[in-house]
Amino acid sequence: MRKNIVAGNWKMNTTLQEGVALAKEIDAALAGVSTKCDVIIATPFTHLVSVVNAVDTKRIGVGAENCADKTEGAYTGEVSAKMVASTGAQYVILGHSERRAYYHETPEILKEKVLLALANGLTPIFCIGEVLEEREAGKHFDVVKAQVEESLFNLSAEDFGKIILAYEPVWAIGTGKTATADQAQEIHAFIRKTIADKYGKEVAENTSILYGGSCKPSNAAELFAKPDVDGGLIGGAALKADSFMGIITAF
Ligand code: 3PY
Repeated sequence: MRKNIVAGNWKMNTTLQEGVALAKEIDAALAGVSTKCDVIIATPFTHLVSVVNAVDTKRIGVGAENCADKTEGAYTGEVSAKMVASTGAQYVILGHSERRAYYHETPEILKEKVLLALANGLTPIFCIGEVLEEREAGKHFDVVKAQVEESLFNLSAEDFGKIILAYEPVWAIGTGKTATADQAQEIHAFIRKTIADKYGKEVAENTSILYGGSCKPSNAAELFAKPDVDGGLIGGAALKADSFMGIITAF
């Protein structure tokens, strides 16, 4: 059966020292509770090794927020999937709307990144989601279907089975607006059906689909109660141990 997952996306926040302190605080808080979900924190590249060493990685999975679409070589400033894996990190967020919008990551580039992540043993947390105009025009179903098809449907069923999906409506990211639990359920169910149509019911039923976009302790329980919402990819609320724990314990 698919896993419930709460993953923090720290984005470009925290110094190394602040990040390690936050990771230790979350780790200590988790030691005292029994959770009904896997917990992941995705940190800036600079923090990965230190965070991996600071936490019990059986309790907290550590991930990067991106990786390169090239294997290695003359790509100044890039960080490869192999390098990420060599830190002990197990996950990588790919296709976040901020990377699609500000760094022009196309479906083809993301396809490469997914392949390289998988080839290096990393689990991609692959983000999809529509912008406000697309939702208002009723195109959100087509948009997310295309995002999944264009970057992931080249994968074998076995490899697709390693992917975690995160539906993040762009209009709900960093805006304080959240999709209602019913809106989230409607599109998560649609995404699962899209997967089932391609890979069959079993693969679809085993795929964790997280909700992202201003998920916080006050709305997490209602979102997570929906049958096709398997957890959250958390932005701002992941930057404080108490609010992150509030979301983790919402299951
Ligand atoms: C948010 O909730 O703001 C996110 O973008 C999580 O990735």
